[in-house]
Amino acid sequence: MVQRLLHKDTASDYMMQRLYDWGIRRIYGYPGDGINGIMGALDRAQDKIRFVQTRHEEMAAFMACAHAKFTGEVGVCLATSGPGAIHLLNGLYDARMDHQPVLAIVGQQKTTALGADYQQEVDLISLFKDVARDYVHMATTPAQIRHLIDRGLRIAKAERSVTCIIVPNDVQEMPATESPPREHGSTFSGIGFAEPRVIPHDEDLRRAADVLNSGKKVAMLVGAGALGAHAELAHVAELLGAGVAKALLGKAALPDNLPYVTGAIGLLGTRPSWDLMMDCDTLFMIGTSFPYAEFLPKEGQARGVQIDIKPRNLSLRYPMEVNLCGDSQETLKALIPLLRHKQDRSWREKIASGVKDWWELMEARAMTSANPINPQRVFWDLSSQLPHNVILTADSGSAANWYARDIKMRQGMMGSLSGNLATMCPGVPYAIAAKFTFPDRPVIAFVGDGAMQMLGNNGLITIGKYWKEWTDPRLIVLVLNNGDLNQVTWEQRVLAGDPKFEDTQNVPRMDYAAYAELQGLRGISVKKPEEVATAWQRALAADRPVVIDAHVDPEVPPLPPHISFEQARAYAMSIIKGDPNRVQAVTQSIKELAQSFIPTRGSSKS
Ligand SMILES: Cc1ncc(C[n+]2csc(CCOP(=O)(O)OP(=O)(O)O)c2C)c(N)n1
Ligand SMILES: [Mg+2]
Repeated sequence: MVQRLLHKDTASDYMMQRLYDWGIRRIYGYPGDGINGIMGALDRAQDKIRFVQTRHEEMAAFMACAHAKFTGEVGVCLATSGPGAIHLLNGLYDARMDHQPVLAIVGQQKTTALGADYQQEVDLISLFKDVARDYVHMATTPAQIRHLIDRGLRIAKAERSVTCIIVPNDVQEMPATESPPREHGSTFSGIGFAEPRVIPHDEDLRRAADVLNSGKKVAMLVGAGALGAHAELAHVAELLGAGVAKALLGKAALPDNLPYVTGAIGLLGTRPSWDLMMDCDTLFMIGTSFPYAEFLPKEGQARGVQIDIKPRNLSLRYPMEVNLCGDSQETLKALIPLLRHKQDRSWREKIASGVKDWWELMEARAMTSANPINPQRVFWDLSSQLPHNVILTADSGSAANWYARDIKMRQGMMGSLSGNLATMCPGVPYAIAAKFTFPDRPVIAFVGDGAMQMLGNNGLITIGKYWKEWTDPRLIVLVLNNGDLNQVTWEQRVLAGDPKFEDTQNVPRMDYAAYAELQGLRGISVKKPEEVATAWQRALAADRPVVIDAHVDPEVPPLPPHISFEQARAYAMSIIKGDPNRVQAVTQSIKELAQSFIPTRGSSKS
């Protein structure tokens, strides 16, 4: 039964009560007079719902997204009308594109002013119509609040999407209407959503099992939709003698120390994942819409089975023979009794041997000298020291490469990044949200200097504000201080064949460790490779959040798992065209490549 109103006076008080009744305990946001009424209600509901104040609305939206990613619950963010609402957008798109349930609540000018080109009057329904296309509505009377909240939360959760409620500030302050009059035109909505158990029909499971049982070389590709199904994934992989590649959002779905787990796939991926996909005769995708189809088998090469909870993701990147709409874990459970243990283990052994070689190569690359520090070394040295229950976040940039390839995720850890939007800046806000959702777990964010200057540094101020209330104070922000927008510099070189353009690529230098100290956090500068391991030790033993300012070499190429002929040619062209750092870039590339010259399989292109 729904609880009584805490304070019966305003529509905003009722909104807080309704959110509370739905189980919402935290809202990430930033104030403004467009949400005065809601802030007043938040103040009065402090014992029920916590307001977490960010430095920028974009950060609040990232935090709501991360809240959803790490807990599975709806993340809620709040912003004022006009500029505040606009600032939310990037974080909301991040949530939308990674299928995370997030509700955005935004203010609006008074209903009396709408249509008058009033100050801060932005057509918010149109603005949010794309990102919150599943549900965006504006309240024009307090009687709507009940169903707007009920539907905003239920649709976000059920559709795994972003929803948005717009509340003009006069409506916020109007007397609450808990229940509309019982007359034509009223609706009486309710609370709650229990996720259904979605399993395909027996006949379809049998068809899937037939394909998987008859394959000799099965490749599994798992993603975010398979998180939490590790026991079933491991069981299926064992039965099928399969190798398992992981889309980045599914990095925690299976530990990296299993011999048949080939790790990441794609441009940031591994050589064994590439081999797995190029040589398999059966592709089994589970909970992933990994976008780069060129890293999957060629059409016709493999028979395919896919599981996804969203039918729209089925047969999206590869034409599947059996498309199973279902929950990954439940569907795998139903499938397991139909699968036969493959007797011939030669495919599995080949994969395991490739994986072993790959890890040796990763270590060799990490230990290759660079100027001053090889970024791979920073990740490699951390990997073996990771606390068992750590939560990792990575920003978009070169950090995502090294997170994908050099970190060995173990059972019980979590990790995330902006998968589909691949936006800069989620690293620090995701980490802060991780601390709010799991204050007893250590959290580590991997962030580039460009992203630190864009948003991360301001996140440190927020960390400074809240860290003392976390039971385990450990939140480490690793800054890859390379003075460069490095990922793009390499994309320019390798994909476009253009030299580094210093005007667009150089990042002004700053002392991130000193800045952390200014916020009352610990700052550790690392300028020599031999200091890296101890820096991690110190940070993991610290009594407060730490920024590790690692001076890393921008000339270490984030090499794709296979160098295609075209990429090598483009890179050569960029150098010929006069890259300002050509000597360092070539030297470092040769050093890295010397570890692993990999001819492209089959043809000169791939
Ligand atoms: C909001 C946003 N702007 C621009 C980009 C394009 N982009 C992707 S990675 C990157 C460079 C990031 O630089 P930095 O944070 O310093 O990381 P690094 O690659 O140098 O380690 C840029 C500009 C993006 N993905 N998102
Ligand atoms: Mg950088």
